[in-house]
Amino acid sequence: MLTMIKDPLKVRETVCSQDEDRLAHDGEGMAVVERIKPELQKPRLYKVIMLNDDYTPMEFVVHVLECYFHHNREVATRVMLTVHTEGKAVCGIYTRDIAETKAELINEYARENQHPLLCQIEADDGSSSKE
Ligand code: TYC
Repeated sequence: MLTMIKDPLKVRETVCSQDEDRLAHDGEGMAVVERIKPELQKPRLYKVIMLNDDYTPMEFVVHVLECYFHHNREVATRVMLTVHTEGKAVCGIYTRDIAETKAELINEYARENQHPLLCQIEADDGSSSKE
């Protein structure tokens, strides 16, 4: 967007305090302000998906969901039962580093406790809030 400016000196002060505006000239002696699109884009998001197995105790899964995703007991129990009946469920959606770290920590914690519980991550295309 271009805005015609009557007093370029006054505008220069204003423009300097706003990252998305830039002072320019229209070629005919008038100062103009160019509004520039921000270059930063939102990061991609990743779903942490928990997989079902036949051996991990339900209570252990609920405990993991409470500890690593901060779900309360009611939500954690619902997510655990979704995994149990549907085969998998989304536990949370995060930026890539956080999703990877959560999945790794959970898989390691389950292994340390001799349970086969597994989480994996998947890029979120934004098409569903649950899975
Ligand atoms: N299916 C397991 C059982 O019957 C419970 C379970 C739920 C395991 C969720 C893993 O991600 C899981 N004990």
